[in-house]
Amino acid sequence: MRINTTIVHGKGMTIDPVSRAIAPPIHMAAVFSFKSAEHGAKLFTGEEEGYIYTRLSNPTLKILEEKMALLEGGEAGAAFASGMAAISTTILALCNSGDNIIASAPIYGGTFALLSKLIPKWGIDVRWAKASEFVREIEVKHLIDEKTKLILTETPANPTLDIVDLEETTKLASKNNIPVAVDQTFATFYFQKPIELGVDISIYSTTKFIGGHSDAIGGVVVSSKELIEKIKDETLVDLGGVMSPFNAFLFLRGLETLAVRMERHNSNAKKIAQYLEEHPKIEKVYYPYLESHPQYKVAKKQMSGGSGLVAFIIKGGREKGKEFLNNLKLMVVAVSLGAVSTLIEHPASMTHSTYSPEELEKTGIPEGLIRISVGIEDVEDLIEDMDQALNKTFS
Ligand code: LCS
Repeated sequence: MRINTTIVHGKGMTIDPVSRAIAPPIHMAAVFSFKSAEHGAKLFTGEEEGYIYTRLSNPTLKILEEKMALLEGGEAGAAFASGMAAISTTILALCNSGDNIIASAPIYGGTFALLSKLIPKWGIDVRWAKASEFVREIEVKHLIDEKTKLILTETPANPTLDIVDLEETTKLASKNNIPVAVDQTFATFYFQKPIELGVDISIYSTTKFIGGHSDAIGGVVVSSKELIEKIKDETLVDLGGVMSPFNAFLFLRGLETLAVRMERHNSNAKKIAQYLEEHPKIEKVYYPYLESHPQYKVAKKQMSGGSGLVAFIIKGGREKGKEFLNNLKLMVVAVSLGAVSTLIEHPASMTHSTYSPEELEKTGIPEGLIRISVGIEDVEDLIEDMDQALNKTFS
C-alpha cells in the first residue's frame, strides 16, 4: 500500500472485532482485572501478555503506538503525555550520570531549557553543535568520546528551520556506535523518513501536525523493539509521563487526515515564503524549500516537501515585527504549530524566551525573527492579511 492508503487502512484502523465499530475504541480505564490471582502474577512476570494498568500499557495507546511505528518505518512505538515527556524520557532511558549527549542547535525552547538546566543537574553533560555543522562530520567529531550516549537532533529546527543532514549524522554516529534521535515534529513522516536514513529514534510532539487541531497535548517515540523496551518498559512506566487514552483517540483521528492537511500546509507555506521573499519590507525569509535557504540541497535530499513552517525578519526588526503581529486580522497570534489555523509568534519573547539574549545570538536565532505555522486556509486570504498588516505597519 502507498502512504495515503496506509494512513487510512494500515494497522490500527481495522474494524473493532467486538462491536464492528469503524472508529477505534477509547479504553478510558486506569486498570484492568485479572481472571485469577495466578493470571495476575503471570502478567507481571511477562509469562502471559495482557493489560494491567494504563501507565504500563493500554489498548487505545497500543493502536496509536503500532500505527505510528508502521508509518514511521520503525519496529515499535511509545505514547507519552507530551512531546517534552517523550524527549526527557528518551534521554533518561539512554544516559546515566557521567554520560554526555550531543544536541543540535537551534532547538525548541522547551527542549533547550530541559537540556541546559535540568539534564546537567542529573550529571549528564550536553554538548552543542550547530545544525549546519552536522553536514561535515569533522565539525562534530571532536565532541564525541566514550561517554557519548546519544546524538539528539531536531530538523527542521524550531524556529529558524535549519536542517541537520541526517545521512551524515548517522554515518558519524554508527562509526562510534551512538544512537541518533531526531525530533520529527516539523516534517512528520509525510515529508521525512529518518529511520530509512539510519536514524535510530524518531520523536514527535503529536500536539502539532499529528493532532492537527490544537486540542490535545501528546508525544510519541518510534524506534527498534529493543530501544522501545528501554524507553517505555524500563523508563516511561516509572517516570510516569504516559498519554491519556482519550488523547490517543484524538491523535488517531488526526492521523486519518494528516496527508491532505500536510499537502495544503506545504503548498500554502511555499507560497507565503515566496510572497515574503519578494516583499520590499521583508529583510530575510527562512524556508527549507527556498533556494536561498543555506541547506536547501540537504532539505531537498532528505525531505519531500518543506512542510508548513516559515520564519522571517521584517525591516525594522523586533519593534516593527510586534506592530505587524498586532495589525493582523486573520492570522492568530499564538505559539504552537501544525494546526488547521495559521498561528504566528515571536520566538525571542515567546517559544524561545528560555534562551538568554546571549544564547539567542550564539545559537543564531535573530531577535526580530517571526515564525508562522501556516494553516490550511485559502492562501490568498492569508497573503491579503499579511499585505494589509505590512501596509499598516509601514504607513
Ligand atoms: N519538539 C518540538 C520541535 C516542538 O516544537 C515542541 C513544542 C516540542 C517538541 C514539545 O512538545 P509538547 O510537549 O509541547 O507536546 N513546540 C511548541 C512551539 O513551538 N510553540 O508552542 C509549543
